[in-house]
Amino acid sequence: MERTLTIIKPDAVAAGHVGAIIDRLEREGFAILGVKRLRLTEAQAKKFYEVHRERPFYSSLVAFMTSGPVWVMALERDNAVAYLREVMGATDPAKAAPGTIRALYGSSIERNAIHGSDSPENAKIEVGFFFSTHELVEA
Ligand code: YYY
Ligand code: MG
Repeated sequence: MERTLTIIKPDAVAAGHVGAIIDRLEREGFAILGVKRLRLTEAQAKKFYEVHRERPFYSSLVAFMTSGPVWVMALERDNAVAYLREVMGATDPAKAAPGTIRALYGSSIERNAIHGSDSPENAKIEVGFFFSTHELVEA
């Protein structure tokens, strides 16, 4: 079993897609070990996306990610990191495979509905960014 971190982003929350996305994740075999609904502070969003701080889209991304509530979830499944990336689809919803979460619910490369960790190592860091050990309850 492996863990990964997902964020249902402000666009998908505002559009009312939280239930559909959680339903999809459960049907794909993910167990939800922890869940929080929160609004990221600017400092949190900047830190979370720090790896992109030199990229041209960074400040717009931080503004978008702090624009409204998000749902953050720690998920567990066999091969969770890679499998979530598959279920999410490509970063740009226009290029995401049909039926993926980003193809279904994303509207632009920035407003792409969902985040997923990109490696098991980063998944550990990202789960720890939002959850303490006692907040993660085994399935
Ligand atoms: O991991 P993933 O979310 O698929 O893409 P990243 O390359 O890590 O970029 C993080 C985040 O930044 C992406 O989900 C949207 C935004 N972004 C953007 O607004 N414009 C780009 N050209 C690339 C990424
Ligand atoms: Mg990424």
